[in-house]
Amino acid sequence: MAGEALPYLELGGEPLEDDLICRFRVEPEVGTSLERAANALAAESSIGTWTDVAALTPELRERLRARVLAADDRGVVIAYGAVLFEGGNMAQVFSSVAGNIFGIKEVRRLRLEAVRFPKTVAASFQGPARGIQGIREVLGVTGRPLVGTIVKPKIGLDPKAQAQVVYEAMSAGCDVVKDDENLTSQSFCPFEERLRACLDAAKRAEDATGNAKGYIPNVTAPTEVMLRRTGLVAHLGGRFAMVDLVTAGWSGVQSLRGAGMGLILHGHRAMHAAFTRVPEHGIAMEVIARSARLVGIDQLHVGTAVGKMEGSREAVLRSARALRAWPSEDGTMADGQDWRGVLPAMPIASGGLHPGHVPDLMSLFGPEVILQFGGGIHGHPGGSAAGTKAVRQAVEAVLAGLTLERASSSAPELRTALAFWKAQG
Ligand code: RUB
Ligand code: CA
Repeated sequence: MAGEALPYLELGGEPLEDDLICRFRVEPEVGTSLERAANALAAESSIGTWTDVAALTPELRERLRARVLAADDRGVVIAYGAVLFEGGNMAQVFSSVAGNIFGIKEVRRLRLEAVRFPKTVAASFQGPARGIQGIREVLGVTGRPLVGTIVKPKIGLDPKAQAQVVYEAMSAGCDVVKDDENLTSQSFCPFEERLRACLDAAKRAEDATGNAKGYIPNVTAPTEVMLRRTGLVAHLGGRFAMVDLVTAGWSGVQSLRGAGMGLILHGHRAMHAAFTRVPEHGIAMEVIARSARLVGIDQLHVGTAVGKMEGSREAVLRSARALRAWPSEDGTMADGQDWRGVLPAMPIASGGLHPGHVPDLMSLFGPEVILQFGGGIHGHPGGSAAGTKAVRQAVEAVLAGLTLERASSSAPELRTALAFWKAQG
């Protein structure tokens, strides 16, 4: 439609300091120009609808409209004034910039690739209670990646059996041991009983090894139940809690963080791939990672690039950087976002990993990461303790500059692990 009014376009315009900026990849519907699709996106995600509305006066629109600053091969950049957002409400942010627009007919496919949160919006969220430094202080570990495991089988064990796995893995060298994403409080493993048994196992492992240990119970549930569960964790001296942040939702996570219990919040991202996986559509994991850090997640699954789950090296690193970027004194991070006071969070590499992956993982992430193994520890032919030792031996080998093959000559558990998983292809 030549000459049609596209009032949300301001191509070539400059963002204001206080704008929240989104970069989208847009595939317009056949017969729709990129400019028209971008205009529709900006309208629907801010104040407009499909037709003119009398109460939306030119003045009101001018004041509150989102502005399309670019629409070309590199994507569509839309700037939103901070006034469009309620402080401290991540659900509202996503309902705006990642809501209805995924369903409008002007776009065939749409992906939210990156978000820049301005200072005012970033400052309205609490951020991690403990962050990377707090996690390391609690566990007393410096200079190496943290090592964790997920109890396997993922569900089915009773509290006593779960606690036994926790004890074995911790006493053999795991820093943290966690529940899996679909274990909450089923009849065969009620939350409170499991929590008590596993915290007791962690305490025994601490006594046996002289090292601090963290049991990470999955508290995912309706918000008031999560709050009760985390209250119990804190009351019993636990220091971590895991939440399935996508299925529980931003508000659930914010309520956990807002309760001020000071627990380290572990974010499992089950269901993220429903919208992060297809490169042409959905929401990039980087956006989820950034937002998770703002709402208070201390440690978050970001993928591995080498394990069983999808995700390229670049995508994994983008998420890791969004979590770890440390604000300099003036609050600015390497990516230009001003997040004064928001502590850096820890990335977690997890999913289909075994000790043979450790060199790749350490070169990809560096030391600031939690390396987390489920099957790659409990599937070791020697059992969970041997599997844990094999992982720790692999980490030590890399730190010492040795190949795993070389190190395995004096590390029998690692030798067995390498041969076992090599044989499995
Ligand atoms: C891994 C596991 C986690 C995955 C999820 O177990 O239980 O749920 O890490 O994937 P295993 P992601 O080590 O046996 O594969 O971390 O990519 O979100
Ligand atoms: Ca799992």
